[in-house]
Amino acid sequence: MKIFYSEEHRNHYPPYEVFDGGKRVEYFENPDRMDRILSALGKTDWADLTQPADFGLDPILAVHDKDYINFLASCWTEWLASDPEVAATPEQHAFLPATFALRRRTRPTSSLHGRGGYYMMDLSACIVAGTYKAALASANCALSAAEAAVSDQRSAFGLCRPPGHHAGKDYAGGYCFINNASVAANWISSKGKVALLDIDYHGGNGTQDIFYERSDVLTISIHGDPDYEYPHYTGFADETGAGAGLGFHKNFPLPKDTGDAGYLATLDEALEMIGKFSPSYLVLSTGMDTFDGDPLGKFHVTQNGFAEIGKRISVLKLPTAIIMEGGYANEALGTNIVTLLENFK
Ligand code: OKP
Ligand code: ZN
Repeated sequence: MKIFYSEEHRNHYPPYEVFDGGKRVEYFENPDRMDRILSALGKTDWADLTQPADFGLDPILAVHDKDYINFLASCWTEWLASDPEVAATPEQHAFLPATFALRRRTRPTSSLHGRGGYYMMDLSACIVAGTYKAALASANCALSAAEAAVSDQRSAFGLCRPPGHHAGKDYAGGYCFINNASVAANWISSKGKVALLDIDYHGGNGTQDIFYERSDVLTISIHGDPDYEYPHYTGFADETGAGAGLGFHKNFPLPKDTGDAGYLATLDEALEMIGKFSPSYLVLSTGMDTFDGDPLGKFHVTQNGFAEIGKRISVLKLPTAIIMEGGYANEALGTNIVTLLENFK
C-alpha cells in the first residue's frame, strides 16, 4: 500500500495546549504519534512509504477561505514582529487568541488578535513557527493519497499530521488547520462520485460544514455525542444537510462507553448508507481515538474491533483515500493503525 508521509510535521510541535479551566498541558497531538505509526509500518512487508507531491494552493483554496489561509501563513511572523517577549523566546510560545468571535454579524478585523479569535474556534490549534508549512505538507499527503486512489484504483494512506477534520472553510480548531480529508474529497469529486466517512472519536464538524449544502459528496461521522463531547455544538443526529445537500450528511452520535459491538452495529448502518449512495471512491477520516484507554476518548474499541472495522469497510470495495486524523494512546497507535490497514487492504 502506498503511504504518503512528510517529515515537515516535526516543525509543528506547540509547547503546550490549554484545557478547560485554563490549564496548560503538553500538546497531545505530538510528533511521537507519527513515530509510533512509522515504526509499526516499518515492521510490515507491504508499507510503501513515499513523499507527497506538491499540489500548490489551488486545491486547498477550493475548500478554504483565502483570507483564512493567509492568516495561517503569516500569523507566526506577525506575532514575532509585534511582541518582543515572544521574539526573545519563541520556542516557549504558541499563538492563541483569548477572545473568540461568535459568528453573528461579526467580522475578522485587521489586528492579529482580531483575526486570531475569528479564524480559531478554541485553544487547541496552537500556531508556532512550523505550523503553516506542516499543514500544507499534511494536505499534500492527503491529496497524494487521493490521486493514488484515483489513478491506481486502489486504496492509499495519507499519513497526515496535523489532522484536519475540525477545520472548516475559515477556521482552525481541535489541532486542525487545513481539512485534509475535505480537500482530498473535493479534489476527487471532479473525477467521480465520492463519500467521506469519519471514524475519528470526535465529530467532524469542519467536514460537516464544508459539504453541508452539497449533494455530490455524502458525509457521515460516527462519534461521541456532542451532548458530552468536544466539539460540543454540532454533530447531532438531526443535522442532515441543507438546501441541495439535505439528506447528504449523517451524524451518528454515540454514548460514553461504546464498545466494539455498539460501534460495529453503527458502522454497518453507515456502510449501508454509503452502499446506497453508490460512490466510486471513499475518503476515510481515520482517527484511532475510539480506542479503549485513549486519553481524549470515552469509547472502548479494541484492537479486534479495529480489525473488524477494517474488514467491514473493505467490503465496499472502493478505492479509498485513508486520511490520518486523531488517536492519542501513542503506545498502541502504531499497532492499531497497522491492524486496521492490514484488514482493509
Ligand atoms: C482532535 B481530533 C477539552 C479538550 C479538547 C480538543 C480535542 C481535539 C481532538 N477538554 N481538545 O478529532 O482527534
Ligand atoms: Zn479525535
